[in-house]
Amino acid sequence: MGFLTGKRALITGIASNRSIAYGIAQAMHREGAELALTYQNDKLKPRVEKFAAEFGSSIVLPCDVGSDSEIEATFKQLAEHWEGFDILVHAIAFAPKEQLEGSIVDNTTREGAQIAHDISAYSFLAMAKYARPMMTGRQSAMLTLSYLGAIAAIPNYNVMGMAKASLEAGVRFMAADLGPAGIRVNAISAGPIRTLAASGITGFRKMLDHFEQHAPLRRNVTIEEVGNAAAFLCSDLASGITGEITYVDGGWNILG
Ligand code: 0WD
Repeated sequence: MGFLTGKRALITGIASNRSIAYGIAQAMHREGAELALTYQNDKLKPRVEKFAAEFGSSIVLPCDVGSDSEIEATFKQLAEHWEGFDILVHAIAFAPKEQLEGSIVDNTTREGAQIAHDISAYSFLAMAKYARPMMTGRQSAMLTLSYLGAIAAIPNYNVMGMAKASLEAGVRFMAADLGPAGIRVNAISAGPIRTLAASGITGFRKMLDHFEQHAPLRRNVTIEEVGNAAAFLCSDLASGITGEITYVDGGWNILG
């Protein structure tokens, strides 16, 4: 019996089978959780439906987190399938590509910064607002994905680093707010992984090579490794952990 048996998890952010959210869905399914998946737009719908079938799930719902009414509609539809659920996974980030290169001072625009913060940070809180009334079991968990750029000036990550810093602060405030209701809120700060979102970051390939040469484990991490950590953090095995940023990065962040 898996350690997530009896849990219901809503997972966002699957865009391909390389997505971190795909690794998380795989691990949670393996550990016995029942899954519901969301997709951003109609183009992604058939792909996400196929992934859902792989995980024995028929709950596939649209959710563009840039719109409150769409988020509200997603949870309304979810309530038709599930009276309540236990796990929310937020694996979503976006900034216009031209914001993710060169000089942060020269290249960042007000609009670019607003989009990055809205989609990559605020949307976790926006989803939590609608998820909370459905997370009434005493042991629920929310999880988001961050990156080291939240606390260090990584080349080209620029305004996305600011958005991740906001996201990580949100994790702490949300954990303090929702803890009394039995809802834990955590983040995983993952090492670089080649996904669709990552390919938008200038110099990403070079970064992967650099990690492989210097990270304590001398390799890059996989979506399976992030998935396993996510499954643990959202399970009752992690019942004492909330408000934390857990690094799954082969130890890179400890280097001076
Ligand atoms: O190296 C990496 N890949 C790392 C990623 C290292 C550390 C953290 N992360 C984070 C990302 O910042 C993100 O928060 O992990 C999360 C998942 O990212 P991913 O798995 O790397 O990327 P991807 O497979 O592209 O999935 C992210 C998806 C989008 O994919 P595309 O490529 O189409 O932008 O987020 C979704 C979308 O499906 N997304 C949205 N979903 C709903 N509403 C929206 C939106 N407005 N915008 C993007």
